[in-house]
Amino acid sequence: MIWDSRHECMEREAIEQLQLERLQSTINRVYRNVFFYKKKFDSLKILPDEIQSVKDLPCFPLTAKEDLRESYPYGMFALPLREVVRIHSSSGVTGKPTVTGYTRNDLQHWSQLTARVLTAGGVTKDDVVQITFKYGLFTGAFGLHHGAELIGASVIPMSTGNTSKQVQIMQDYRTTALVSTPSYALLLARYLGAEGIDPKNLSLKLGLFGGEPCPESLRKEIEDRLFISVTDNYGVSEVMGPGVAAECEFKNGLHLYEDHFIAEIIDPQTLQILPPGAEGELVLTTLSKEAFPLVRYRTRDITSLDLSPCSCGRTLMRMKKVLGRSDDIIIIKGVNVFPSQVESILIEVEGVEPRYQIIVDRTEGVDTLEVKVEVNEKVFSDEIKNLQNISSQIERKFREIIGVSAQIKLVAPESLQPLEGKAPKVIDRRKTKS
Ligand code: DLL
Repeated sequence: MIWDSRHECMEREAIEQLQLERLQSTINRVYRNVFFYKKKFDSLKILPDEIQSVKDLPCFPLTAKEDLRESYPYGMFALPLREVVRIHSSSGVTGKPTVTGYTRNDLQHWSQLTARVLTAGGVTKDDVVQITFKYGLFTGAFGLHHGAELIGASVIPMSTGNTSKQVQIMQDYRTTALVSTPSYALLLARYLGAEGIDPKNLSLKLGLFGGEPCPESLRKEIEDRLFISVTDNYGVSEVMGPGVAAECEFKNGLHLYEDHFIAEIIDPQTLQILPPGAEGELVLTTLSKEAFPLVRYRTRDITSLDLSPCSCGRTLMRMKKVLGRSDDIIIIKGVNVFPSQVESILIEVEGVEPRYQIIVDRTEGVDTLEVKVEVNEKVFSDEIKNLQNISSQIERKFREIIGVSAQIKLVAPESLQPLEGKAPKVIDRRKTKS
């Protein structure tokens, strides 16, 4: 099913024409109303009128998360606060949070976009949708909540935590669609197993996961354990929240909502634009945002773009599942380590959750790697001997698969789960030492 076929199935020429019109208007608005952009464009001697084609976009400067932090809290808003009806912020785990604002129109667009995400994942007005993202400053819950209501589904705003209550509600209210992070879905699946609840007796049929990477191995494990169909959706709070890109039933890349965002891929080192198909960092420009427009925002997410047609009928380009983050690649003793590699190791170990934190340090000139890994309730209350077994199993896999030695520290269930937002996956203490 397609929520908005008028926009999701446009001819390429029509998409590009719409993008150009919206881009010209965005560039003009930010130049007039956002001091940061006026200063930047002036220093590079570029005028908003120079945008004659979408291909001219790379002449404009990139925007980085640090730029938003320096404008904390409202410095990058393009409209006065009286026009802003909602404020969210990013989790801010690696510094000052970034603040985003929405006008009434922005909220309407946002609901339309998350309705596209949910419809692509199979949600209809007959579904009962349980939302397990934190309701608060994080964009995940409110964003998808309004899209689900727009579709006409029955929404259960559960928020995070309290797994036994989540399961009870899921059973009693006959939840059919679970909106969550993939790691929380796995935790739920394992909880059901530990409690002897057969997932086949639940009404659950769909999982709509986002907010963090969902590698194929994790999708498969959750689909097999919960007997549901899982789709991945992507978003970034600074550019909107959820509702930037989402998988359709073919699960072969995430359709990017190009009528609201222009996507580019750059080499994170040289900042050169890369062609379709090449892996690099995703850069997004908002096309419809009124309160908080962004030009060429560096997401730090590594992916590639695919313009080939999809069997679902949508003409929107697809981005590959996020492979990692350009700022999360850890080079330890010369070896490149991606957090996604760590995830795939942990998924294979019974008793641990794919929730971890990597701490890199340097002692007497030698790099050290410590990985904190959450174990499940059952293992946590097990004998020390079993815990030792698990950590040496993980240590061995690290040496064999990644090629570096790591010290594994098993920690209590849910102890790495922050109260709000997401915990940083990598803490590099070497940066503060050099
Ligand atoms: O996570 C927005 C969101 C909420 C999207 C719920 C989907 C569902 P932030 O907190 O700003 O916003 O985090 C954005 O999370 O740059 C990616 O690194 C990561 N991320 C989000 N979705 C995915 C995904 C929300 N499907 C950052 N796959 C992004 C991989 C994802 N990474």
